Amino acid sequence: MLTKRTFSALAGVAMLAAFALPAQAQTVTLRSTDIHPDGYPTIEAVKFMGQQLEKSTGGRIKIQVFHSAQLGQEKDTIEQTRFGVIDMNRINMAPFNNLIPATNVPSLPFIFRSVDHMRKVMDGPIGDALLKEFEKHDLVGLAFYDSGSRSFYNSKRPIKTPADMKGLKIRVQQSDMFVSLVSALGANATPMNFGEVYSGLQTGVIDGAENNWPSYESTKHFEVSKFYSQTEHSLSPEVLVMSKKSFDKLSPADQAAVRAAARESVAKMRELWDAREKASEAKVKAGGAVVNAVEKQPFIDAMKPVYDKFVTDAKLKEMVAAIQAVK
Ligand code: GTR
Repeated sequence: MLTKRTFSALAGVAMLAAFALPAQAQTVTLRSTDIHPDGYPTIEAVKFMGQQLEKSTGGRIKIQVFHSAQLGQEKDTIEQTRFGVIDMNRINMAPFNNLIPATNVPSLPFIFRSVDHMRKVMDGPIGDALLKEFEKHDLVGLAFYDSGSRSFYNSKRPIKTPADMKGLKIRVQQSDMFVSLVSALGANATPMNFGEVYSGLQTGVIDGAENNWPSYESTKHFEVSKFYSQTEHSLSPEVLVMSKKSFDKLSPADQAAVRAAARESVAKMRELWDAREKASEAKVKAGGAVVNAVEKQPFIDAMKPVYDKFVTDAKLKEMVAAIQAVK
């Protein structure tokens, strides 16, 4: 027979269960933004993360990737992600440079000796510390993705020495550090949204820009800016961040599943990236790009003012030294 006490105890359990159930059985579709077109390695990597997450949560958590800047250009999507209007953002480090000083470090010119060096640093404690930096800005850093190396391209002439940069109008990302990098080479930097670069090149508002092989190819910039000079001046990685507002709505177990799926997508991204870099290089060459190698030392020497301006406090100096010390 049910006494009053067992009845209220049972009612209490039922209430708790009713309260706990929706949280455990939470079904969410996370909206993720990217400026690249469908099929680009970053898009496919986040889709892969979504598949992993669906598997690990029994289909409760999904990711919907909005490609081709459907949700906006990079700088604008940062604010929307911080406010939780967008749940996830695959974006380059550079648009964070002005907001989060430490993000300048992996974007710095010639900070990495090679792709292997970059991967080792970003996979280790320095990468983890950088991911944590996002939490002070309403974001959760989930993973870094490769972005190859960025080189200058323009419609006027091959760049062989810093002197060849003189007077060129070069589009950069919205980062003061990139403005300073281009200025240190004697060119005029114009910060501009990625989506406006093609018409900027076509109309002569700018003479050139800088990017990796896949972006130079996917945007068709090679059609209107054919001199690609392999300065390889920045390996500024891509980063995958989540809105802290969206992250905090998930249970701790689901948060762990999101982090794990993001980590799993890094290897997938590298595989896709390595293949795409080769394919893009071949495609732009076949499409008429005039490519030249560059003697890097004079470019490296010209970058001292950039380091002086952006590696200011002890914490940043330590991070630069720690990166250089990674063998
Ligand atoms: C690409 C990068 C984008 C964006 C773009 C740009 O390489 O993947 O996130 O930073 O360059 O130059 O704006």
